[in-house]
Amino acid sequence: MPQMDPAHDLLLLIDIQNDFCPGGALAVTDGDAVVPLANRLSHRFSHVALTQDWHPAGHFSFASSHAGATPFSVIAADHGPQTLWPDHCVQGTDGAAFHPDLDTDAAEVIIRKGCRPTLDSYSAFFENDGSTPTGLAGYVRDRGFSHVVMAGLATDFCVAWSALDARRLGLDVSLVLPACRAIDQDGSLDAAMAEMTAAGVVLSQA
Ligand code: VGL
Ligand code: ZN
Repeated sequence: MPQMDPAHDLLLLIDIQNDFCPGGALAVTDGDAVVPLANRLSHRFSHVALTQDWHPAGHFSFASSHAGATPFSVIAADHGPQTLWPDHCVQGTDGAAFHPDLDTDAAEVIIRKGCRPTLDSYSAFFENDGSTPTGLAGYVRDRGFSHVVMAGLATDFCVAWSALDARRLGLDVSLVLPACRAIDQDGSLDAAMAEMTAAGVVLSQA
C-alpha cells in the first residue's frame, strides 16, 4: 500500500458544511472538530479537492418531500433503499456553505453533488444510482492521480461511499480517520468500516 505523498496525491475533503456541524440541520456529533485537521492537511497537500452536498429545495432525499415520512426512515427508490433526511444543504443557503473556519483557498476543484431533484448522491464520484457521474472520476483520471487521501463528513455515508467508489475506479485510497466524523445510525459506522476494510481502503490514524 502506498504511503501518503502530499506532493502528488489528491486530498479530497468531503462535505465540511455547516449543516453537518453542530447547530446544522443534519448535525454530525463533533463534526466541526474535523476543521482544524482538515486545514492542516490542506496546507500540507499540493492538490486539494472539496465536495459540497448541494440539493435543490424539495429534494427527493428530504423526509419533508414525502407525505407522512419522518427523517431517518427508509423508502424504496428505483435504485434501492433511500434514507430520508431532514432538509439539509439546500443550494445557496448558509447550511450548504462550507464551515466558516475551513480554509478553502487551496482547493483546485469543488464538486457539488445531489443537485438532481430526484436523485441523491453520497459519493463524490457517482450519484446514488451508481452510474450518474459527478465528473470527479474524469478529473482524477485527466490529472493522473492514483492515490486519493480522504477526510470529512460523514464517515459512514458520503466519505465511505466516496472511498468505495474510488476503490472501484482502481485508485488507492487512504482515509484520515481523526479528520472524519460519523452519523452512526443503526450500526452504519461499523458496517461502513467493515466494507471499506474489505475493499482495501487504508484507514489511517494520522
Ligand atoms: C450526507 C446524508 C445526506 C453526508 C449527505 O455528507 O454524509 N449524509 N446527505
Ligand atoms: Zn444530502
